Amino acid sequence: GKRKANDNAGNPNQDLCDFLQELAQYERNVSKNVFKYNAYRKAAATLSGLPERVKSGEEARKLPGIGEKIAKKIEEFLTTGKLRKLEDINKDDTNVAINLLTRVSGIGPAKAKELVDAGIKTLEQLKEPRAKLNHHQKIGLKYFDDFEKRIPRKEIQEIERVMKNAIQDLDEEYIVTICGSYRREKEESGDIDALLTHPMYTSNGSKNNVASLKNIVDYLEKKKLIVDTISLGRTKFMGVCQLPGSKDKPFRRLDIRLVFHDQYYCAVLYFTGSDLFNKEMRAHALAMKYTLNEYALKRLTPEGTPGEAEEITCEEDIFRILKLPYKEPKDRK
Ligand code: DCP
Ligand code: MG
Ligand code: MN
Repeated sequence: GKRKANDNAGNPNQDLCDFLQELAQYERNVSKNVFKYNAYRKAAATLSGLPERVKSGEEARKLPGIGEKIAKKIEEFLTTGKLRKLEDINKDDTNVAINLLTRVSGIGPAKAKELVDAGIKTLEQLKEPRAKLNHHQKIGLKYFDDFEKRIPRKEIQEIERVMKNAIQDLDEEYIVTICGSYRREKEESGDIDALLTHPMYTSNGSKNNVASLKNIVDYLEKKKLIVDTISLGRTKFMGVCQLPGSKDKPFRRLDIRLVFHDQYYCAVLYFTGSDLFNKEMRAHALAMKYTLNEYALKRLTPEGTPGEAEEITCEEDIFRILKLPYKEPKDRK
């Protein structure tokens, strides 16, 4: 898995966000405490949205998602310029190694721990056969440096144009949306998350062969956009791309998901994120007696079982049914 960078230019609390993200990585990769992982990320998200610098732990304590313990850490960082907890974490070379290895795409906390326990602590040692990497992890290692580089918005716009032109060569009716941080209008992204559908490709349709992800991936390879495959299933491609004709540009992680047309806007909402925003949206849905996921929005019966899927033809439908004011992607933090 990759690291999340807080790329909010001119953020007056950048250093605080950075140490909170580092604590979050530690909780995810080493402690495996998802609760703390999310708590640190929520606090960092709050701080990264502030227009001014936080002056004290006490002031931070009043902000959403910042409780007593995180406020104390902010206070310590503001007064001493560092954090004892992080210094101690980084004194332990097992922690440092686990954190490094989880930066390889395809290596999660469990595999990283297994590797470090076997004495494999460097990228050089990962190349040894005894590391027993799977195909995804080998690709992650091969492109380690490139996959760590953030992707400028401009470059994704060009990749989007190449991808849409090529896919619509095959059938003009295909609909392609690049979601993720790009759709939230971030200046840089960690990867490219593309969704694909076709009006004839529906969950109750008989003509579901109108769309084949394999055909599309083959054609994007022919067009020199896709350069490597991590995995290719009926509905999900994970792989590597490079802007055609730009050999100097880094290789980029690209995911393409083929989604039923009637489930497309639930998928667009989900894959636009952010993941913290999705969590809040799902919690709100539950409070409204609905269940929301990447496929559908369903009313819950009094017994608490999901009913029929609501008809959703745009993202606005989802907000409207849940009685929420519409939020533009850029505001979904
Ligand atoms: N997503 C989610 N929960 C997860 C993982 C993903 O809700 N555990 C959704 C929200 C994300 C989207 O999928 O925005 C894409 O996932 P990414 O990991 O690619 O995240 P982003 O595109 O938001 O950020 P980055 O720029 O790092 O790729
Ligand atoms: Mg992404
Ligand atoms: Mn992604």
